[in-house]
Amino acid sequence: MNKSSSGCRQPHPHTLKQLGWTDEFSQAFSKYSSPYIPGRVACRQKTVWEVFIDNGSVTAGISGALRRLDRFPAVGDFVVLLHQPEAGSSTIVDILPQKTVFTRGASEREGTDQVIAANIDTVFIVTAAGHDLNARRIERYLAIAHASGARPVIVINKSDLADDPALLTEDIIPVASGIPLIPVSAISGEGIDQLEPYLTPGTTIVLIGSSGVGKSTLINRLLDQPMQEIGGIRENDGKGRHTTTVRQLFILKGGALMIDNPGLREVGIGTASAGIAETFSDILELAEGCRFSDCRHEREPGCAVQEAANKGILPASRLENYHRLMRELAFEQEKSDIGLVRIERKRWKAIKIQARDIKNAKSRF
Ligand SMILES: Nc1nc2c(ncn2[C@@H]2O[C@H](COP(=O)(O)OP(=O)(O)OP(=O)(O)O)[C@@H](O)[C@H]2O)c(=O)[nH]1
Ligand SMILES: [Mg+2]
Ligand SMILES: [Zn+2]
Repeated sequence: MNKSSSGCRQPHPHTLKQLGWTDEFSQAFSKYSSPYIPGRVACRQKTVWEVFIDNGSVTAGISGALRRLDRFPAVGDFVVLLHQPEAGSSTIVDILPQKTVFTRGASEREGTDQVIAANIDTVFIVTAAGHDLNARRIERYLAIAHASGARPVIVINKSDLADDPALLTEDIIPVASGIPLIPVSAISGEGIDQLEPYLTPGTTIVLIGSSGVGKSTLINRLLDQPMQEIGGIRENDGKGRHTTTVRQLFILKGGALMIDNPGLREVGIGTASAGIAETFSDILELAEGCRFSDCRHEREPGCAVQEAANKGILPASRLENYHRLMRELAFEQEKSDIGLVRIERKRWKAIKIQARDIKNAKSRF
């Protein structure tokens, strides 16, 4: 399937413009001329990049300068290639400024945000009926998606496994707070047409979600011909086995671009404080009624958030997850900043400003 000796090469007849190239990228590229050409990273395998160019693709390495600067192009990046077909080589020498960057909070070991994909318009947060359908996990994904600048959509796959598909969305509606929520079955095809509005030509969508939820199955359904390997399911826990191992950009039959990912083992919150404000806008709105402006909604007197939780207006599990993600965020920032108290204040301030912006934006509609 996709694991041929040539890596992830996909011949294609598309122009770069059909692959998401815009005037902004043209502008950024205008300082280069022949033998430099632009391209879009379709896949990365350790030290080799597969790059789409006009009507084809090339395999490329990166320049020593990029390597020294630790600037490794991500899937979806538009790059500048030193293209020397007669020498049989191509080298990526620059990365054009990104429209959006989708990062996951890094594990403690790595310490920095890790880019999953670049220049993304829409993030499909894929989950599935059964074990994976978990509101808390979706909140976490939402925070990261919001922080990336791309538009999130929640896709609930395997609707064919649900006794009552209508019930699938019930637990998720409160956490989605207005984000589109689309139940589908990648196997039967049910509901797939609901995804169409997000699959316009030249749009880039990234799929994220746990291993085994059916991301690759969904891509195969949207491709001209299946290209991705599909995993089996372990009998005992219904979970997949990390079938997809490389991140890769595909051209769908309707002309949209879609990036398949290996299932994410850990989704740290990283430094996605902006995303937290959007994900928990209900809590931040309630917080305006707290007595103290820096209330953390734990045991402070006059806390409007605790009060709402006690009255059952705010689900206790949602508040718990908010606290969990805030603690994680504090930990991440602690590592990259100085004194804890200052961080606490700064973080709170950033989130409050963000919440106010969201509120103002909402009230304009
Ligand atoms: N019943 C049902 N099974 C599905 C559906 N979509 C996918 N599956 C099954 O779920 C299993 C995992 O599918 P994959 O597409 O490999 O999952 P993935 O999310 O790509 O997993 P990773 O590559 O490991 O991250 C396979 O056995 C699929 O046949 C669906 O809509 N309904
Ligand atoms: Mg997969
Ligand atoms: Zn409070």
